[in-house]
Amino acid sequence: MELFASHFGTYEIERGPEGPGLLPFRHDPAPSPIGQGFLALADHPTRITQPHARKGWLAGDRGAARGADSFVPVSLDEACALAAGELTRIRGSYGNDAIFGGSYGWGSAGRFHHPQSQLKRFLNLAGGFVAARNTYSYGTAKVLLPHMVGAAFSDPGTLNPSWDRIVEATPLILSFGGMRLANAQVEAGGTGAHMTRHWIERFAQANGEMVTLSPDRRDAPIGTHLPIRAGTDVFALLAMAYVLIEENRVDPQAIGCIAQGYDAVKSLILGDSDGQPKTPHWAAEQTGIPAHVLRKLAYRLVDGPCLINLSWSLQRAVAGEQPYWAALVLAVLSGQIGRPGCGIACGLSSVSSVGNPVRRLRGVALPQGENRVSAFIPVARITEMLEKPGQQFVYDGAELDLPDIKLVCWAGGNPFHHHQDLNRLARAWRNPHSVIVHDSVWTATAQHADLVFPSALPFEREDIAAASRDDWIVLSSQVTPPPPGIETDHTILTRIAGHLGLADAFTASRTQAQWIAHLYEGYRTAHPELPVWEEFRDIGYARISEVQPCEIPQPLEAFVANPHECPLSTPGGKIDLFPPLFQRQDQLLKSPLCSPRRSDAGEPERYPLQLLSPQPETRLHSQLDGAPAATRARRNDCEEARAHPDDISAQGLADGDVVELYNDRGAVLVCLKADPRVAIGHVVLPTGGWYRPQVQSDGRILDLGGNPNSLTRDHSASELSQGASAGGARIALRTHLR
Ligand SMILES: Nc1nc2c(c(=O)[nH]1)N[C@H]1C(S)=C(S)[C@@H](COP(=O)(O)OP(=O)(O)OC[C@H]3O[C@@H](n4cnc5c(=O)[nH]c(N)nc54)[C@H](O)[C@@H]3O)O[C@H]1N2
Ligand SMILES: Nc1nc2c(c(=O)[nH]1)N[C@H]1C(S)=C(S)[C@@H](COP(=O)(O)OP(=O)(O)OC[C@H]3O[C@@H](n4cnc5c(=O)[nH]c(N)nc54)[C@H](O)[C@@H]3O)O[C@H]1N2
Ligand SMILES: [Mo]
Repeated sequence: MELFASHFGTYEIERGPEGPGLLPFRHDPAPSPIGQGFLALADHPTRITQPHARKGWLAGDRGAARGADSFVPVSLDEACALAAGELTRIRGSYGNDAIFGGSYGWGSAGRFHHPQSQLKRFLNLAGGFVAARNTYSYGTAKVLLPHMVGAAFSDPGTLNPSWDRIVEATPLILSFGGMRLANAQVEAGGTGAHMTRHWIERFAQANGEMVTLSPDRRDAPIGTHLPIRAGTDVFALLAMAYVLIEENRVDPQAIGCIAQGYDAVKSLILGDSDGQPKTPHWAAEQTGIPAHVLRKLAYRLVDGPCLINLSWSLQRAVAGEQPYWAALVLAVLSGQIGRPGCGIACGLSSVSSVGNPVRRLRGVALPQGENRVSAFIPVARITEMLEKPGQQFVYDGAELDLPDIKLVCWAGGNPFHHHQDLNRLARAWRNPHSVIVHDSVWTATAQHADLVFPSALPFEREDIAAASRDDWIVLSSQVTPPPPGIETDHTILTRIAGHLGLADAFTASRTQAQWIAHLYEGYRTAHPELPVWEEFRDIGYARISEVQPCEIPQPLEAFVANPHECPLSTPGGKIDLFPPLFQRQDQLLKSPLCSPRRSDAGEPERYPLQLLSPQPETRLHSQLDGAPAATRARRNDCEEARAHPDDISAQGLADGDVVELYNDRGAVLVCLKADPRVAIGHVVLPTGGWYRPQVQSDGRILDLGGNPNSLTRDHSASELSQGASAGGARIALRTHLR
């Protein structure tokens, strides 16, 4: 079978007289419509059709006009020579720690053509680069959790029970941020079968009850929805813990045997140091959830088997550690940790694989070699890095310096989509001498580059796709060849490597087809039950769980059953409810109630609404913006922003109006959609709109592309994680005067 693998799942290639098309994969019970439109990008007007160089840069401008200049087409030979020359100049004059190769973001689903892996392999051969650590997805939780449960649980999903256990043993899920099924369309590396909907249905059929606390009713696929104010989950969670402490219902076994730090947490919750007991009444005022409801939820939690789910969005905020910390504390105090199917889960439905009871596929990635540069930044500190070279910053208990970057290389990922406060990024982005970007389409990042390489689209090359959290491996066939003159990232980097005498080292003397077969052999070594390469090529896919079913180990069960024999890797061997590092972090937990809602620069009086910027239902971030699903979703040629009808009419506005959302950082043009499912006081503008800044006659910048990151604040979650903090931006609405 001929298949195409994408982050939206697998599609069957149909070759008809009208040209090729994509059909849903026959084994996928819930195929995503997004990826089915992928082929529309082949000749889309946004396509980059040949290499380009910025005019001013060719004439010696080192960044002043970057983003506001025109481009001239250059040949691939010329572009590769320019890239190699600039890399050599920067290495010679400033060293490799002046090169930023962090290149964060989503690239191809294929393992070989994964652009960041290609770029990092190339840069490592050329002497190394400044890297970026962690993710925008769950970088805050990833730094927090090891302090509480040990290094084995640094990826938040590793704490989760699997869906089969949840269905079997858990009558209640308390879900903060909910489970947006639209998000489960996506998995990094793709999937053969989207199973989230199936598992939620099985949970409901087994009489499971789901209570969702979130500011958007669309986050609740089943069950009850409680409209909580964004950024206030920590108040609700601590109030529930308060009820358990006040009524002496804290699980003694839990605090005695599996956890330490209870006394400090208890004192904080009772308000010993700040005089404020964290009661349900106190939390009701902040969250908008009535005190008696919070109290009842606390009883439900301690009475029955229960799972607390947290969407990843909760920790993408200033002090985003807090809800994750408080949820784990509550799960321990209520005795839910280590019970089958219970305890805490992170991100059920945030992407497709989470909680899926399958064996993980293990294999070899494209080897990236060794990076001789040790300097790095936490990924979301990119603007500071470009603004303040040499400045010290604190990260996870260490003091580090921001590197002085002269050259930025990016292949895969779109910082002018994903980073916060884009107008500030655009200013800082002028500081390096040169920016080299590879992409297939003229994204805002490509438009803010000096040298642009057009890369072949994922369906224009063969690859194997396999998600690290999934059990399917798919041969992704070439649907159509790339247009003349357009090459893969691998070919482009091989040609640049040629100028540096590194081509053979870069390719390891393998052709692209040989590399793909070689990577497949890596999967076969880990899973000998997989078919031989020739057979795999014929069938087009394989699934390891089909070949050998297995028991999926459940996290923390062994530890809770026997904490002495199976200790955690924390210093005390137990769950640390209040690690010493937190107590030093003023911003973080000493005053755990610095609410993201209140800590935004804009005062509530001027900016009364809170912006939510969830993932887009019809795109993968900024990708496939030109495909039918995203095009259809636009209204009046604008991105659509949803708000409660009362908030819209209070401004004298109406559904369908084209308006500006604005604050001190910027303004974006959107079309309003009145939607009673959005909690009062919030506006929902999904990510992914293409940042299109336009200077208005009064000097302010209006983003015509509707990217919420024109408005979000670029502030670290805390000094602990330095995580991204898209959540909690305050905004106002106004009529757009054309
Ligand atoms: N306000 C706000 N901002 C957010 C978030 C939020 O919730 N709110 N979420 C954050 C999160 S979790 C994430 S993960 C980021 C996502 O941010 P990104 O991952 O940066 O977003 P994408 O639009 O997926 O960017 C991928 C880019 O890579 C290109 N690309 C794809 N395949 C290839 C390839 O093979 N080769 C090359 N050269 N290019 C390729 C695509 O064309 C696209 O331009 O956004 C973050 N930003
Ligand atoms: N279709 C599609 N799916 C995707 C992606 C995509 O681009 N497109 N991106 C993928 C990626 S990279 C990631 S990391 C995941 C992200 O997965 P998540 O982070 O789980 O998803 P989000 O859509 O950012 O947010 C989910 C919901 O959280 C709610 N929420 C926001 N802030 C708060 C809060 O403070 N408290 C509470 N209680 N609720 C809040 C919002 O109402 C929102 O609808 O999604 C993945 N799935
Ligand atoms: Mo993400």
